[in-house]
Amino acid sequence: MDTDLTFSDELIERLCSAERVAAMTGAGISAESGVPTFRGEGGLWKRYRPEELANVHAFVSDPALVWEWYTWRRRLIAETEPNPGHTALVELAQRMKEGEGRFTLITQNVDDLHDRAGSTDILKLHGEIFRSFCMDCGTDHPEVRFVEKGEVPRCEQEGCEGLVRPGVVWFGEGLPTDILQTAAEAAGRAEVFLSIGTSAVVYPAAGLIEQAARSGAYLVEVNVEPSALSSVADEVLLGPAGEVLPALMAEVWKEEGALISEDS
Ligand code: BJW
Ligand code: ZN
Repeated sequence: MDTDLTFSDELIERLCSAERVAAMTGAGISAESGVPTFRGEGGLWKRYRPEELANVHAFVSDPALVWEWYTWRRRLIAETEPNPGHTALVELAQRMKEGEGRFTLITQNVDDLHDRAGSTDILKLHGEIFRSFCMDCGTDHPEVRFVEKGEVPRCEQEGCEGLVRPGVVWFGEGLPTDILQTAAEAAGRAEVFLSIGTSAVVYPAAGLIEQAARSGAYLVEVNVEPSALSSVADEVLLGPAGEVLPALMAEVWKEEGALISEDS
């Protein structure tokens, strides 16, 4: 693909001067690490529509099938590594902190690649794929990691025997209220909002982007192809996140270097 790695002066200036920046990532940021996306070319869900498997009814009616699929994904993710897109967001957070600004990282991803890259305080809207918990009593089951084909893990708390499920948010389930609230506040206050590698079709996550734009944020999309969001974004940076984000950070450092030498 032809990636244009030049950035507008406006974007660089806004990023350098902003006191509050927020980013929301989706499956696309992990694509270059080898984690398939949900929709589009090479989508993980080719055999099933996402709505078919990622809901509690599918799990209760065939927990073995759903666990087989999550175990496959857990194994796949465990073998991947963060890519330069994840690392660039760690750099952006550090830069903001040094300038006494605030950077908020919101993710729809359930993988742990932002954590492994070194990001902290991540607002995980859709849970964590490596978490397992009992549907009946809520007990965490860290011992349930890779489930053998055909098996269904059950809770071993005294008198419980509830179904143990993956700690992700399925369709029709509410997102963690406190995390969503904090993300909404960050979106409402951001001067620059980066939407990275998401098709922006799943709500309420996609609503955060709309909220940021409504509240006056400079909205920047990073995606390999135009999405539902592109027509409302102030800038669309077309290209893989693992190339676009490091190049953007390099440009920001260059601009800051120039400002520092002007001052001295
Ligand atoms: C690259 C790239 C590269 C590729 N670089 N880019 C309003 C309107 C309509 C419907 C609703 C609504 N509000 C709620 C709904 C219903 C529903 C919904 O949104 N449905 C729509 C699909 C129509 N939402 C829900 O049900 C949510 N719950 C809810 O609203 O509850 C209400 C409630 C309240 C109170 C009590 C009870 C209920 C829950 C949504 C949960 C979503 N869960 C999933 C699965 C998580 C578990 C798992 O992983 O197994 O989350 S679905 C799946 O989609 C996953 C993702 O986080 C999410 C978003 O996908 P994402 O990240 O955007 O990925 P893709 O694949 O779609 O896009 C990848 C993009 O990357 C593409 O654009 C590529 O081009 C790009 N790309 N390579 C940069 N290298
Ligand atoms: Zn239990």
